[in-house]
Amino acid sequence: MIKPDAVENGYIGAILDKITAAGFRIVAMKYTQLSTRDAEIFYAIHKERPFFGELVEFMTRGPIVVAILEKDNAVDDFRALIGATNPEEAAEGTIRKLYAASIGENAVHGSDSDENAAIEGAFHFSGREIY
Ligand code: 3AN
Repeated sequence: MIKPDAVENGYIGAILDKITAAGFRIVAMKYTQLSTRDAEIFYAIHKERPFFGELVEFMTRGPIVVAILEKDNAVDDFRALIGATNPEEAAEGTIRKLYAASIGENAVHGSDSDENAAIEGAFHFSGREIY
């Protein structure tokens, strides 16, 4: 996902460019906005964390770009491309270092495992939207 902060700041094109330049194939993509219920379901794993309310509010405040990406070693390579959760700790040249402002508003989301990628992909897309 390209999160509301990055969309608001006009970084959709730059972020997609870095993703495709790094060798990821886009197999599904859309521009959409999460409802509160959507965000609560998507981030259910974090519901006991102190920042959960803030996270849901942020993720629903504007449109986002959602995509399913394919590549060998995609989960690890994407996390390397986006950088650490906290942009202040993200390596130079990473998407979060370049385009994110804070740990709460950190420009992009990447799945943390193949299993969660399948769950998150199915959350956003029906089978006939995946190419
Ligand atoms: P990542 O997105 O790098 O996998 P997670 O899964 O630990 O990071 O956190 C999910 C999302 O929750 C983050 N992308 C970030 O937006 C938010 N988040 C994580 N930690 C904090 C925090 N300490 N304060 C505010 N938001 C946070």
